[in-house]
Amino acid sequence: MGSELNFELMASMMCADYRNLEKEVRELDEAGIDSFHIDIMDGRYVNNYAMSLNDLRCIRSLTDKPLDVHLMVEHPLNTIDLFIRSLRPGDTIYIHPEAEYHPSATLQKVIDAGLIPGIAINPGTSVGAVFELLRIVSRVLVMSVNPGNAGQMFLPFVGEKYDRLLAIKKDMKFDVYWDGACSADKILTFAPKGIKGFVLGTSLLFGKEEAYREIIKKIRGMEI
Ligand code: S6P
Ligand code: MG
Repeated sequence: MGSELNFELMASMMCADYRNLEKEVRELDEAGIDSFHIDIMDGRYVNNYAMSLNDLRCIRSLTDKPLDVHLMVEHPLNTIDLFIRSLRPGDTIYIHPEAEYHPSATLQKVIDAGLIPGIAINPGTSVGAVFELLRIVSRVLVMSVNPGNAGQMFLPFVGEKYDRLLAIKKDMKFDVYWDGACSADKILTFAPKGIKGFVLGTSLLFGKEEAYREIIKKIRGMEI
């Protein structure tokens, strides 16, 4: 008999059914999701618009679970106060360092607001390019697809980056999270290595025949 794995699961709310957003949030909450992942896009940094500030505020009002806000916008410093004001302690804001001239200043605003600071790293961005920021963030969201859309293929070359970050993490304070094309086999491979949480979208959670409760129960019950 193998041992059970321990990891967080976040629901990628851009994949939810917006005809029934309240029902979606309540069902995911009751099914035991750990947090709600909110993808905010500006149509410039990425070629899509996903969720808006109003969606975020709506979801914030419907659950007490943490929100995990992934800003895929150019120069997030320009609008970060809007997000900070809509969140509460325990919520996370991730920025893309490539989208900001002075990412550490933007992250400091998140820290000063009492929120959890994170960076999201694109598939083509190396660990070395963001190394100094690893000293001040609590979370690193590693993108295994290019940002902008759900339902994309996993990019295999990213796998090694997870391993590099997990090795570096031993001397620092951040946790590593997975975003993009997350399937059960990825959780089985990477949770034992130390990935703290996984964003679930169309690959594993949304648009399935099974209820969220059953899917989440099965994922949590997986054994090594
Ligand atoms: C992508 C976004 C992600 C996706 C999520 C979808 O730009 O940051 O959070 O919504 O990865 O999951 P899937 O399983 O459809 O790739
Ligand atoms: Mg995301």
